[in-house]
Amino acid sequence: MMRRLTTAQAIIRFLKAQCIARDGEEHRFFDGCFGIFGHGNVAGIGQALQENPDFPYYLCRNEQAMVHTAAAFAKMSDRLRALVCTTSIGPGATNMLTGAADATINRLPVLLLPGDIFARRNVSPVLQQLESPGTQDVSVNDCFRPVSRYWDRIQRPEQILTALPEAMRVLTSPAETGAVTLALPQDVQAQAFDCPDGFLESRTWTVPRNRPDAMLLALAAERIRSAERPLIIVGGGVIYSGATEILSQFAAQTGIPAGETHAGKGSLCFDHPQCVGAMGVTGTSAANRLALEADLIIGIGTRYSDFTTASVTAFQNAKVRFININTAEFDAYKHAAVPLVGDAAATIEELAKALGSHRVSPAYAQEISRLRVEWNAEVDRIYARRVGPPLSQGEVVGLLNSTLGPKDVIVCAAGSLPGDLHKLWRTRDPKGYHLEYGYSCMGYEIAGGLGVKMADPSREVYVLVGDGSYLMMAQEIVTSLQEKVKLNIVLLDNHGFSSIGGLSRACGSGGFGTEYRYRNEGQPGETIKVDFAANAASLGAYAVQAQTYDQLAEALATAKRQPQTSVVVVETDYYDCVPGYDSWWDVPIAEVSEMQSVQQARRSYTEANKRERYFWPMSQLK
Ligand SMILES: Cc1ncc(C[n+]2csc(CCOP(=O)(O)OP(=O)(O)O)c2C)c(N)n1
Ligand SMILES: [Mg+2]
Repeated sequence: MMRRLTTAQAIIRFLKAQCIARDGEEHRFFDGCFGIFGHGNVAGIGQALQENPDFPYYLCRNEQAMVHTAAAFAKMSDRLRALVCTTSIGPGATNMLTGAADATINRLPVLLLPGDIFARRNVSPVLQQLESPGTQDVSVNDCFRPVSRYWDRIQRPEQILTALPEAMRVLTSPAETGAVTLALPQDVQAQAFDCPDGFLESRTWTVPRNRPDAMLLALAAERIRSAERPLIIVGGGVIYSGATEILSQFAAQTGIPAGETHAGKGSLCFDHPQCVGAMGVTGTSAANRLALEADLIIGIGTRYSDFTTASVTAFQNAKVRFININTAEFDAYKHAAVPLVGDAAATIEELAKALGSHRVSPAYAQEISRLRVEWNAEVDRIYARRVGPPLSQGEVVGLLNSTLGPKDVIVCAAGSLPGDLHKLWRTRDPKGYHLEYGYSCMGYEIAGGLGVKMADPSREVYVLVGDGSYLMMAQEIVTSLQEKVKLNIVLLDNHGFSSIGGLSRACGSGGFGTEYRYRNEGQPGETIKVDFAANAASLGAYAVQAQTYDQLAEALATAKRQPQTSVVVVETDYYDCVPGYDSWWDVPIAEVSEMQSVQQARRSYTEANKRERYFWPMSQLK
């Protein structure tokens, strides 16, 4: 049987019918569509959405932001639910590029439907069209190719019959997922065709729990048994797989300590005896010291970014070897590892069986517990400091940590906060720490918070945002009010880029161009003071400014009681930073310069750089 539908109508009906299942639990994959209409989608996808009120449409304020919202929604849902994003052609479409890159890098499913120029071409160039004298087969949407895991342009209605199933395969694949872009020429969106009924029937995409190769698993177990100083690195894959409980048992059973990446943080409760906290550049002294001498790294669901490996300086044991558990073959093979390509939960379960009663040595166990005690004391020290006003960021984090409930979620992405949170936050729930640190995109915070709260309205969501990030993208406060999705936003105002200012000083450049100051004829100008509370209030949020520790505690409590999104603004010290612990990050310094400070920084850089490694020899794979 056939049904006469426009391309856009068939797309929306198809999306409504897609379901996902894992471990026998099944539900709809898409929860609706965010968008901003223009001439490139209003009469196509817009009309189709209007006809399908059971597929909710959400109007946002900025196209980049809505992709962040969709990515955060998917992350909070362990990639088992997703949102669609529709835009007009031209600037509306390209506004999504940053969001697409963010989602793809973080391996989060989002379906992007940018409008595109006419397939029929006779009216070209249309408003907002990029023309090329060399081809008519190009539009701004080609920019999405490298930032999408699947990209297609629908030039005829029938093409959706093969394109949409491919899009679904990629979106629901733990190994492949990321942004999927289907560029939709505006004439094709409105064009009718005979759509087969069977195509619109409900389809369930099962997320498998693949198991690794048996021989490689046996080899991995053997490596673990013979290791003296093994260390687990927990990435986001553990949380997405729902493997946190089994990991917790595995670590307890074997005594192997576990350090966490940003995406993996929260996999273990902070007080788990094997949890050594954050790993890498923004890591704890406990995790980083263990990594230095580790002879075996067991990476689970991690892609080993430079923040995790401290730019490949974290592992200095000449004999260090790797075992990687990952659904993506690409990640499993990194660092010449024994690749266990499979689902985290299923693979940990098999490893645990293979290891039986194996445990780390008592001496190693003692060292782990001593390092944990030392690190906990350091966090206590930072939390207990009372400086200012302005307050130190460390004490603000401490106050928040003692105020929030165990199931509450913090959301953050860029600036100095992610590093401090990675080190200091005591996470008590696997979904309690939502950091976008794959792309570390300023502007993700509020838009992302919206997605988190939409994915789990039962939790209180706290968005922690710097003044720089807030100024870049705060407009989704309006969307949160429109949708009656309450966010608790805490804005840490230090009048500029404290993080990059510190980095610039470390590079010998003295913080050049990183503070918010008025221009003043070559001299440092006055600090620009922005009334953020007035700004947030003007958008409709409940807003309050706090100066002291006690005022902040009170403001947080009052803000939480408000029914609508609230913004608590607190001034923090630009220079009072949490230090780094036994780690390094490769940011190349100018090789030649007249500036002595730069020359000095370059010398230290060249020295530190020598510790970067390749994990050869390949014979370790035998
Ligand atoms: C979109 C984007 N632009 C630039 C950067 C580089 N960057 C990283 S942190 C930062 C400053 C953030 O300022 P703020 O939000 O005030 O946080 P603070 O550093 O003061 O803690 C910049 C410019 C980025 N991560 N994202
Ligand atoms: Mg700032």
